[in-house]
Amino acid sequence: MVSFAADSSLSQCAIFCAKDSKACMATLSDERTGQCLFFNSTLTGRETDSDDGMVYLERMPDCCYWTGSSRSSADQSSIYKDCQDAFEKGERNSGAVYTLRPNPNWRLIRAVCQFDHESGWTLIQRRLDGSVGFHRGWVEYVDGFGYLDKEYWIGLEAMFYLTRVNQKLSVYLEAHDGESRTANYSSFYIDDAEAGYTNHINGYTGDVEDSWAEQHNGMNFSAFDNDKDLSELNCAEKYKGGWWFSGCGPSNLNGLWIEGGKSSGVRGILWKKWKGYQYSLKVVHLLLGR
Ligand SMILES: [Ca+2]
Repeated sequence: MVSFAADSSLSQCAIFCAKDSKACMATLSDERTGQCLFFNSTLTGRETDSDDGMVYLERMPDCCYWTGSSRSSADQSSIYKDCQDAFEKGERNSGAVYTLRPNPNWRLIRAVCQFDHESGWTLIQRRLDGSVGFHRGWVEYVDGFGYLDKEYWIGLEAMFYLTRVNQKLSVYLEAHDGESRTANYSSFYIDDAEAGYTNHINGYTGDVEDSWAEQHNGMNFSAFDNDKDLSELNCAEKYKGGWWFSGCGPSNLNGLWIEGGKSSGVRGILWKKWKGYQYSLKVVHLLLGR
């Protein structure tokens, strides 16, 4: 999910990946966009190798290249449309990373799947420990960033494809004292790039007051370098993260992760109707289901 724009021949992608001490789980060279895509994860038993020091490569049908290291990892043997599809095909390893292709004409993505007794949920954003900075520009919010075993943002383009069919959103929120709340929305989808990745969110239920649908529904996505909010301010800059800001609004789950949670100014991981503007939540999971 860390994408790396290079002039990206496949071998350049593979060499870069092989040098990465954090162990790239896989390397994709997207022939359409010319990007190298690296999926980082802790991985043991990586098969690096041939004489030239390159990772063994395998051609995937019609899209991308895949490193041989992926073969050693059981969770990569299949490609699913989304985590519900994985669930229906028998996958039950909740919390594991799966390879997804939400649209047949688009690239592969990687995501954590969570399974309950009835369904599969695709994790599209996770905050956990401050291991990944979320104060980023437009291109990164579109493409996605972070680490699959830590914090990540799956990307707006992936969300656009996933929300064609996955329109249930579950928002898990956890404070620094371990207390937690859940906000559920029966309808959530985002528009395409041309429409500014506008979010449509309705049908709230949960054990915390809504801080998303009420004021952010119908808003375009904004990053600090692409201000589409309704405020005279640059909300993404002020709030330190990209979000569907209105003017600016009572939530931003992409704000700064702050040890202990005490935030000065409105910079934190914000859900105003639970903890107010001066508090940054510790853990967030955004999950999409059908
Ligand atoms: Ca503005």
